[in-house]
Amino acid sequence: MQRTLILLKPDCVQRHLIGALIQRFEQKGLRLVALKFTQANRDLAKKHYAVHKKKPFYESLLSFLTSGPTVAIVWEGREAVAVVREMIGKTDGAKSPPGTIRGDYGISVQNNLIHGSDSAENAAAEIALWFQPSDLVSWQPADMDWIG
Ligand code: IDP
Ligand code: MG
Repeated sequence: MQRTLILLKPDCVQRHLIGALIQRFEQKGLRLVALKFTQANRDLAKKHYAVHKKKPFYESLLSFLTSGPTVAIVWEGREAVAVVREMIGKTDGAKSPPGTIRGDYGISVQNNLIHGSDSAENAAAEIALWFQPSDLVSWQPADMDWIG
């Protein structure tokens, strides 16, 4: 079992797509571990996107992520990091195939609706940025034996 972090970014919240996107992960069989509706401050946004510090789009990205509310979610499941990245699609919505979240709902590069951790190591670090350990709920869904 693996955990991963997703962020439903401010454009997703403003476009009323929270429910539609959560439904995809629920229906895939991922298990909800933690969920938070929050507005990231600059400090959190800088830590979350530290890897992009040198990129020309960094300042714009920080403004975007802090511009409104975000939904942060931890999902758990078999190969959850890779499964979620596949479901999200490519960074650029215009190049992301239909069937992926960014392919179905977006056409922008920056305003691409959703973040997903890209490795188990980064997932652990990102989960610790957005959640307290006590926010993470371990539970046994009744249908777990069917979903796997
Ligand atoms: P990812 O979210 O698909 O992993 P990254 O390359 O890690 O993409 O970039 C982080 C975020 O920065 C993207 O999701 C997008 O919001 C934004 N971004 C990436 N590349 C560009 C760009 O070339 N221009 C503007 N924003 C970008
Ligand atoms: Mg990334």
